[in-house]
Amino acid sequence: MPFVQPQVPLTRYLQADGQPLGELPACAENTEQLRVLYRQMLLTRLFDQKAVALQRTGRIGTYAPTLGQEAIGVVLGSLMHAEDVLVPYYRDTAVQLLRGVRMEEILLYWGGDERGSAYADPAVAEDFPPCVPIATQALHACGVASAFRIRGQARVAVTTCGDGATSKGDFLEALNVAGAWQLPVVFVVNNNQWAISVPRHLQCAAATLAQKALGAGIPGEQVDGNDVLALHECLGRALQRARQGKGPSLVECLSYRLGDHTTADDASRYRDSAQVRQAWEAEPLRRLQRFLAARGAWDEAHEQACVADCQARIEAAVARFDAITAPSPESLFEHVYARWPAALAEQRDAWRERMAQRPAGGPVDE
Ligand SMILES: Cc1ncc(C[n+]2csc(CCOP(=O)(O)OP(=O)(O)O)c2C)c(N)n1
Ligand SMILES: [Mg+2]
Repeated sequence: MPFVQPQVPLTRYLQADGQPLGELPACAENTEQLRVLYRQMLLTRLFDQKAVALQRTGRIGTYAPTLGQEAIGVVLGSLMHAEDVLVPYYRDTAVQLLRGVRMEEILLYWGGDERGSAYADPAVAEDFPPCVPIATQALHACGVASAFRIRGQARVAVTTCGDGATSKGDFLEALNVAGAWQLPVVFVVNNNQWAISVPRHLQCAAATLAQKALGAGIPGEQVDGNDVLALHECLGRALQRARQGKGPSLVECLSYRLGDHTTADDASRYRDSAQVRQAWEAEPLRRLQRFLAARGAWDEAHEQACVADCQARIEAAVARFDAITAPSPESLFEHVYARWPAALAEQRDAWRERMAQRPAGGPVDE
């Protein structure tokens, strides 16, 4: 018998030019909410540009741009409840900003300063820092979801990852335990078509990444990740299922990584510029902007005012970031062990002695 790939649904409501494909869902009527989402997407894009510029001038270490994927994080963040827990990966500026992580905290994190993960806003105090080891966060989210279940709380653990991450054992193990234990967890796969330089079709023979959920006995679906209305429907449904104790889901959001993988990458070395130009045609901001404009709910004046407001907020955050002084070198030893192993205590004491002997104002390591 020939092998037939399993079918999963794909949701899309808007064409690339913002025109409806057919009947629209109820969320399309809420123009004010859509304007709020658009403003947040614009804020994310402008912050992203600033973060890249700060890396280029040596003020942060590296950065993974969200460019082209703003809709996924913004819609996800708008649908999550404050008490839910986000277990993100490193390309989640959009959702982090919407959850309440401060811009200066995001910059601290990417500058290698751990204080960037100690979120000041109590609403996000339990959210995890972005995970860099690929896919390991999917299992952490299952642990969080399991705690919610044991405590009898109607909270949801939401974890995000890229297309490449779905090839990892950790991801598949997480799907398995989520299904076996019917955990209140939502897996949001940000399929941006690339895992650094490896294109989607070389990563996996499955026709969709969403169908990986089926083997774990949980629902999986695809959604156009550049279509705010479709994301609102699919992610809203998955969150509600989990919150109502109906179990986990996987939503594969189809997008395109318009930028480099990180500031340490040069994507022009391995991908075709014609493909990138085509992807720009489908990008999420312009799609929603055109949809709103066709309803008389957005125009050039709105755009200009919104850009000015976002830039002012970003500049203020960068000024706060610049004003933060470097942590004491000794903080390197903090927060690692509750009870200190002797070897580490020795190293700390040796460090203190060296610091004490150093001439005032002299170099840390001469
Ligand atoms: C365990 C592990 N292996 C390898 C890497 C190196 N690495 C960093 S990003 C990346 C590609 C991930 O691609 P994808 O999951 O599609 O996410 P994207 O960056 O495209 O958003 C790899 C292999 C890593 N960070 N962790
Ligand atoms: Mg990817």
